Amino acid sequence: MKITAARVIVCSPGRNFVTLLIETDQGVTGIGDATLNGRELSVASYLADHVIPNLIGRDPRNSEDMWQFLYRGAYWRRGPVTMSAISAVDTALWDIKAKLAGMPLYQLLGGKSRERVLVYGHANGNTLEETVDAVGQYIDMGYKAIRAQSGIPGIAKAYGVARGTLYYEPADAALPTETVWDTPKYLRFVPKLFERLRETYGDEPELLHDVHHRLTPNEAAQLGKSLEPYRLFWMEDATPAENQQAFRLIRERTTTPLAVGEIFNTIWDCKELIENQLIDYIRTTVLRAGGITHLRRIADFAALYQVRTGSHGATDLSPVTMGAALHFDTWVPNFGIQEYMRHSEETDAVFPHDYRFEAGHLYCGESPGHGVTIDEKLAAKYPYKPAQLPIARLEDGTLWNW
Ligand code: CS2
Ligand code: MG
Repeated sequence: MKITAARVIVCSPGRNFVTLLIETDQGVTGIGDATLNGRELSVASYLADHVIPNLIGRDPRNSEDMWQFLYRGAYWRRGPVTMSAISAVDTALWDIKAKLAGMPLYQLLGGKSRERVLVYGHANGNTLEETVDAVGQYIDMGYKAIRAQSGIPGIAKAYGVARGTLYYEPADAALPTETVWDTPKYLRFVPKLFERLRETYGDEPELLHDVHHRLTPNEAAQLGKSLEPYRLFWMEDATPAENQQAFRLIRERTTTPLAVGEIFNTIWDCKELIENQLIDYIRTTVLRAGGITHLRRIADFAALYQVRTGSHGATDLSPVTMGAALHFDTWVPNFGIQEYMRHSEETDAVFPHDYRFEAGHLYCGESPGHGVTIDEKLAAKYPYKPAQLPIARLEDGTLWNW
């Protein structure tokens, strides 16, 4: 069996997506997501110029050898561009493998460990009151777990506050939007928000919060401690994680569960965090961390230390990633939760899929493969639009972590 052709499809049905489609001599095709928010064309070129010529003529069933070929064989290892490209190839090959077997992808991984996948949605508002109402709307929609982000008095354009109600789209301009950050204002505000959420909705709903890399380890420890009474499911990306040992400072001072990993791209980025039990949830995804092949290694390693999964699932990860992630989540023994930010109707139409939401959970479909396809004709109607993520500066102009 041979790969006969492959192509990169760049489209923008509401936002930009990069998709790899692989064709075989047996008529079976597979697709993988290669979207890297704000840097899409670099992965498109990596695939088209440097990866696709290597795919033609190779046996698509040897996904492990292909992974090693693209990782070791490139000589230049790791990094978001390389690893997103490898992820797209790997996801497409697992899609093909499952279609050849005539089985949904989760069956090839080891079958079902659960019937349904717990997801969390994104509630947000410009003010504390609006955010409290938004959480109520998610509860009404059936969500059991909700992430709450709010505008903060005195901070213009805080992270996580949407223009629409169902999804948050940060990559909003061809050149980065400038936002302002103020840690003391944030630290004073956030405990008040979660106090109100628990007063209003009681103990039942799981509540999550994303710090989005803004704090120092000591500030993160202070926040974690002040949120302990409100029993968060997790506090996410509390501090940047290039220095994995930074999490030891947070860990030793608070019992608020910690989640990290959406920007990681290999097991090496989270090795110390996991083996030292400095985190509770690892958030690497099929898309960013080398596809099913590598994510499975991360999850198995994490299981040794009772660290559970919590895959990133923002709108910049296409429905292809969501489909593959749901098969992974249905199998992975140490599953924690799956992020679920809904896609726009235009996006859903370009990527027909068989997963569905019901009562706070997502269910992967039963069709062979990962269950997501691309309507290329429709995709062609939405050409690429340059869009970058915002940046954050302190009030004195210092560049901060967005
Ligand atoms: C966020 C994302 O979903 C999350 O947890 O951190 O919204 C993130 O900002 C985007 O995926 C960046 O592209
Ligand atoms: Mg996040």
